[in-house]
Amino acid sequence: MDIARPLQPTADEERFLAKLAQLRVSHPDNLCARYLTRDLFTSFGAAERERLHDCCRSGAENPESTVGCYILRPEDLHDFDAFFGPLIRQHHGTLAAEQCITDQNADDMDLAALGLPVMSTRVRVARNLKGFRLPASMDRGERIRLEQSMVQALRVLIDDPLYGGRVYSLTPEFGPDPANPNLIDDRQYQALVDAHIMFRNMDQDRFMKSGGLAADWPYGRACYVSADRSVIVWIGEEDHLRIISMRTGAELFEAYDRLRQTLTAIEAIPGIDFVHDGAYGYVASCPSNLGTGLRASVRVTMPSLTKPGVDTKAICRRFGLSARGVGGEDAPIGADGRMDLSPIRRLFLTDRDILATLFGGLGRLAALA
Ligand code: ADP
Ligand code: DAR
Repeated sequence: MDIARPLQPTADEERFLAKLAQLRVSHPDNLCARYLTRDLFTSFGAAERERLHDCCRSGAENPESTVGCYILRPEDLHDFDAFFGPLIRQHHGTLAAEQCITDQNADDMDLAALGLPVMSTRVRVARNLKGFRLPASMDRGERIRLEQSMVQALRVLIDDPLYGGRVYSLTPEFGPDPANPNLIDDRQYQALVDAHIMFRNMDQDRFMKSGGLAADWPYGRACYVSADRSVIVWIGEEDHLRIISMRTGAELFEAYDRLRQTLTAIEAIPGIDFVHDGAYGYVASCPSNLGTGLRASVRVTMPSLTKPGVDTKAICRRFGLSARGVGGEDAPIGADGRMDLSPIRRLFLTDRDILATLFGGLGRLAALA
């Protein structure tokens, strides 16, 4: 940490600070603007300011951001604790026991008994691998090496009769290496996106583009899908890996149990070692995904909650749930009542806490339906 007297901000830093000050008034939910004050920013030396500016560029360029910042290096969490600490605790709400335990079960949470029209269940974790820089700091060559390394590692699943399946890749070519055997064309890619299997075009996501996460698109981006399409591994999206278990219907326990089996299989692969922080659990690009990195979501149809004049998101928030459309994180909630519901808080909670929040919140919503 630079102990010299605070340097006068550069012209570019002054513009950045002025933008954040304006957002604190116009967009109070933008946590990056709320917590990165001028005094805090100028308390750092030139090198730290450059790093912190890179972490917060997305929040300054996208006023409607809710988090507004990304973690570019694992050490950012503690080098900028005065910024990330309060922001993380605000986003995840009051602290429960500061534990991040993944080995829980949920066999006593029968969503079907709630009588809600649950169409599908998806549970996923975010993971980043040691030996690679975090996604927003990678270059094209590193992104390609990550994909090639994971394609090799995931042969363990492909060769396992319980999984099978294949990798679908968007990387046009691997440079001097032989052609990409998993490359798919635009039609195949769009079909996988429409099936809610593959991630959307990151270059069209303004938050990820500002934050550096979409750089080199589509190089180093791929997706493993099991033969029965119940297990999916995104490679090179917002985190190095998103390990996903998805099923039709309300089988939350089965989906979670399959995820845990898959996580255990991947963690046993030689060379796989996830970035983990003693205070914040598994390190993710976004502070919203720290901890166990588990997002458990159900897709329901509740027209009574989405009709005009009903503040769907506020009602769901009251029960600890965030509501989003069925087309992904920023998709609007349709008037047809279809939406994706998942717990807001994921940090300092066990997986079981997260699953129980989903189960309890849905029970409260069922009473309103
Ligand atoms: P993440 O959970 O990694 O943040 P998104 O929320 O962007 O990912 O969702 C990624 C894709 O998964 C989207 O196409 C979304 O519609 C789909 N999805 C999310 N939850 C469910 C669910 N419960 N059932 C089916 N598809 C889902
Ligand atoms: N849209 C960004 C990120 C919010 C959390 N979702 C993630 N990480 N996909 C925002 O700050 O609103």
